[in-house]
Amino acid sequence: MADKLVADKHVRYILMAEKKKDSFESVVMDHLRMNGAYWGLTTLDLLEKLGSVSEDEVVSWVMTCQHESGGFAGNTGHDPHILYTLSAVQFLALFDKLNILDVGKVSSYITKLQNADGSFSGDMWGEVDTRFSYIAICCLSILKCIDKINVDKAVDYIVRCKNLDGGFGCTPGAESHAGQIFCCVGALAITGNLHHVDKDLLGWWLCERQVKSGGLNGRPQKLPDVCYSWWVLSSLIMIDRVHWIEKSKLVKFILDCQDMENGGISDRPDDAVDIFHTYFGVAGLSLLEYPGVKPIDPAYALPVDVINRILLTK
Ligand code: GRG
Repeated sequence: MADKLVADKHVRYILMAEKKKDSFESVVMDHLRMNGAYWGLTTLDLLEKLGSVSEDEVVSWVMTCQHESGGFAGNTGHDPHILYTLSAVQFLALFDKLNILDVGKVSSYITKLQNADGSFSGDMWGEVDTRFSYIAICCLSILKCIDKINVDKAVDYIVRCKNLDGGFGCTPGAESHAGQIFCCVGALAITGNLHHVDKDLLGWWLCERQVKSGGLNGRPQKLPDVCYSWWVLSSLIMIDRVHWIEKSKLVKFILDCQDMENGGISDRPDDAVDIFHTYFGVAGLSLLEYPGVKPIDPAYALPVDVINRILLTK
């Protein structure tokens, strides 16, 4: 049972994870190192410890992951994908280094991934998913060139993925899932199109994700998982229905998923910790206004001060 956030231990866990390059976790994560870097660094920033990493070193590593097409890969020498491109942009935003990007090149990579029906593919191989619609919209909005895509068509496609239960899936007709709901609601929020959401119906579906332990699941009959503290809570905040869940029980669930000795947060109490759940646990606590954690923006998944610095300056 944990009664507080062991922030210092989580900071040490993240800094150590980066050093253990030969560990099993590190080897299996090698191809998605860019995502891991975004999760780890955003967590450090939310805990006011971004200064503990060597900025020049990490920023120059990110730039080695950029492909000639303008997109970014999960690691040096790998193929580019829209998923890693957003992580790279978010990463540079954290360090206030967006100015080193060739915005024309990155945006042209993303623009070319939009399909005739408004949807987005993730890379040259063509898989379509509302995750990629969100990523394109979020990325281009951070880079202040969202007009490079057909926003109306992108929104139409997302609206076609809305289900009778008020939720959204990865493609039209696909089952509602909290992760896809975050993507669709986030994209609609960023583009000023939240009027397409039936807020009461979706709010009801989302608050029903809270189970007895206080944790949230991603769809009916599934186990709770710390990562849904982000996907569900951020969506509830964007549609003004966050007061429909029991916040203190969710805080307790997240705190119970901490490794109190070595730091890190797991999916459920007593499971093994990893960097993905450490990020989503801390980000969830940020949305719950936990003391000592900086506020995070529910649509952009970046600290509010970072987003303000970008969006409020020309
Ligand atoms: C910037 C935060 C941020 C995200 C970028 C990649 C992305 C955009 C969004 C992913 C949204 C998504 C689909 C999240 C769900 C991830 C997850 C835990 C999937 C597990 O699905 P199942 O079916 O698990 O294995 P359940 O919990 O349903 O049993």
